[in-house]
Amino acid sequence: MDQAKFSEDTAGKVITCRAAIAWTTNAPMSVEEVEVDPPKAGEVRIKVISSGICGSDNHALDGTFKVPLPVILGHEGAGVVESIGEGVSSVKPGDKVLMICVPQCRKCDSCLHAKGNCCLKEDIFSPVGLMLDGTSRFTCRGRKVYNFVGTSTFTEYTVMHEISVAKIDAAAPLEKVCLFSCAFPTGYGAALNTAQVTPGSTCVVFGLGGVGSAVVLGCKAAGAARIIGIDLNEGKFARAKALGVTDCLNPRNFKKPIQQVVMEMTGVGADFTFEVIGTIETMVAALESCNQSYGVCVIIGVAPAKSQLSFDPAKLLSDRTLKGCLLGEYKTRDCIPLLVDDYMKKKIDVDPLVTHKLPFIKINEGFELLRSGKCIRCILLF
Ligand code: COD
Ligand code: ZN
Ligand code: ZN
Repeated sequence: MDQAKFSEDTAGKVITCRAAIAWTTNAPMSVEEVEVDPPKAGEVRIKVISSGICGSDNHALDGTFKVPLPVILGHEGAGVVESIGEGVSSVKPGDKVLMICVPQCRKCDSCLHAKGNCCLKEDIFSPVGLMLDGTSRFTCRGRKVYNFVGTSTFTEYTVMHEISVAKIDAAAPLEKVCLFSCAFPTGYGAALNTAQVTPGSTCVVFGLGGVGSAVVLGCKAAGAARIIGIDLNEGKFARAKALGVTDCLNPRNFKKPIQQVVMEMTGVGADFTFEVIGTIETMVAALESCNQSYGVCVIIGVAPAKSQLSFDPAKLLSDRTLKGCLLGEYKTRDCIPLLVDDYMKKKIDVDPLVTHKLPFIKINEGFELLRSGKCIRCILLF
């Protein structure tokens, strides 16, 4: 059935479909029937085609990232617009889209600022898990189910605000480009936009998972001469080297702190360091691994709820820069479709990040692959 016809049949009606519900933390999700309401004004209902599984989904499931429950997780999705609510003008039924957890409302202070990308309509930092009108579009067994960071991609259909939906090239392969909704821009943009890695520089990437791998691709694209990759899981090293890492270090193989090892390897510290793990210890190590004068440290990982970063302020007085970034500082709806265009033109490649593909119903196996460190990115296909 073609997409336009499909939309005519379902537009304005509740859709019953399968979704993975996280009823509680630290337990498998259950794939069951949910009712997905039609989109209200400014909203879009999307048929999900693919979704990656990101470290942040796992952090929500293990409780380190606190979100309201029960919830439909997932925030790295690609799909096709099924129907639109009143006033939606940037997408129409049948359009291919990315589902992005950082909206771009184009009206708030951050969106109007030349550099701001942390739209004030985000639901990441103190998540309420509801649409902007304070209600939910998902019901399961008669109970309200919350959404996740305005996306919820672990479901056959989802409803999102138009401001979080990015229209992409109609020829884009939806089973692959979902990585442009999170892992790729988060890492690539951290290197290109936030750190502004320079040709010939030395970079250190703490954490060689999906997002860390995208940082490596960004450092390489910017012309870094040396890229040091740090991970406890040596199973990540071969792939990291194939992506451009020149030296791989496992902190457990050294008696001294890893920042001291980096200092000795580089003599003066790295030009750019990236924390892509999400622990306080590795954030401090990343800061102390960069050159004390011109070094730039970028924090990408989210530390466990309520933790505090503490370090000697002299580490900054010497001129170092400590920065953070969200989704690689891209203005999401404007810029991420352009990355997809570059992918279509073969200027950038996300395919090496995909190590596994599974049918959606095997979602818990996908999470197990991420937790066991066996995969970089596992893509769920619907
Ligand atoms: N030292 C070295 N390596 C470590 C350590 C450690 N102490 N602990 C874990 N690691 C390694 C793991 O072996 C793994 O290879 C890697 O760190 C983490 O990778 P993944 O694949 O588990 O996770 P990613 O790459 O999908 O996500 C990592 C983030 C830190 C980006 C993510 O968890 C996160 O905090 N995201 C929030 C930041 C953000 O911008 N979010 C936007 C939407 S996600
Ligand atoms: Zn993510
Ligand atoms: Zn905004």
